[in-house]
Amino acid sequence: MTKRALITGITGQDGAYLAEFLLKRGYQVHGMVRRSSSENFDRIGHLRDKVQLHQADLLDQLSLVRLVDAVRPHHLYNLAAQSFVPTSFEQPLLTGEFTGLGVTRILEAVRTVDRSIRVYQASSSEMFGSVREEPQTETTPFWPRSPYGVAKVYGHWITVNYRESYDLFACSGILFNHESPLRGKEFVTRKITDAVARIKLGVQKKLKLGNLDALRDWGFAGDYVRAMWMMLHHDRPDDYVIATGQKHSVREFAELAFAHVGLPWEPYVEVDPKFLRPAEVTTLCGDSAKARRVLGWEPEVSFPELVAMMVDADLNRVRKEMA
Ligand code: NAP
Ligand code: G4F
Repeated sequence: MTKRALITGITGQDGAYLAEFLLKRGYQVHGMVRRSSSENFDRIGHLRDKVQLHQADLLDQLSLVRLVDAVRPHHLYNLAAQSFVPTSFEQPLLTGEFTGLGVTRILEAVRTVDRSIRVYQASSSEMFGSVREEPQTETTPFWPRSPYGVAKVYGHWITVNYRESYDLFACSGILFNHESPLRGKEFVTRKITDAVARIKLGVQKKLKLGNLDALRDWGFAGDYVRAMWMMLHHDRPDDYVIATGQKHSVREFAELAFAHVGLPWEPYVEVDPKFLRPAEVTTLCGDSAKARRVLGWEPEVSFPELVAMMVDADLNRVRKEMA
């Protein structure tokens, strides 16, 4: 029997990688997209004839119930969210609606339509915020430092609560930062690799950044969507930290990205206070021992390989744009 998967947030970075991953394994892939006056399918353009797209919105409960009822997925991956931390300080209520309450709406749709649907919730290392211990594990207390982080803590606990209250097969993946050539250009890694490509090719002069000392545990998105799938294939629903266990600073990322095209970083990078946050998460580093032991998950792409992959992809894209 062909397995059906439903992905909310299929137009995002992870949605695109996950759709491709599931198609390769023979799944019938359905994606939820929200209505927009102009289509925003750049990341899944190459998959358009292979995935079935449906309109619904995290803010509209009935649209979610109808969608789940129409698709009747075996697996539902809830990736949709307002995912950019600075925007959550500007739009805290909308972030709470999408990123927090949206999770309850998804779980309610599943509870209403068919409790046997397995659910993956995209939780985040941003929940650890002002970290209580290092490295962070599934039992590290949360101390979120942004409205986004607060909303994700709500999404995490409501997922756990529906698992415990209604016996849903609901997993919360606590994923640390994961990047790729499909990462949005507002996130720091892609902002750097896009600028490096443009500076190398002579169409940009400077790169303005915020906190260069921030430390993150950066992995490759392709490795992380595999972990999502593994969680839903285990015989028991549970929560897992997914991380590489290595942290690097924004400065190191920039240094490596510029070095990849043979340039020094210092002459090109300027600090602009505009990119500092009201409250910062200064360091994150995850311990994914549980996922490695129970699921057999391992990251395959190293930090230098990730930086090189992203710079090369941006060089190719900018070259094409220039031509
Ligand atoms: P992303 O690129 O920002 O994609 C977010 C997706 O959510 C987009 O498809 C977006 O649709 C959709 N969306 C937003 N609001 C919606 C609404 N009201 N109704 C329907 N769809 C809506 O994010 P990502 O990097 O792929 O991350 C996927 C998930 O993992 C997110 O929940 C994120 O918070 C979480 N996460 C990400 C990371 C990471 O490092 N990437 C780490 C931990 C957790 P549009 O295209 O229409 O905007
Ligand atoms: O790339 P970022 O914007 O990612 P952030 O805030 O860590 O959030 C990402 O990872 C979370 C997982 O922990 C996800 F849940 C979330 O959805 C998102 O995908 O910023 C990373 C660090 C921050 O400390 C930030 O202050 O880089 C620092 N930074 C320094 N200069 C900058 C900049 N961030 C951005 N976006 N832009 C800058 O110019």
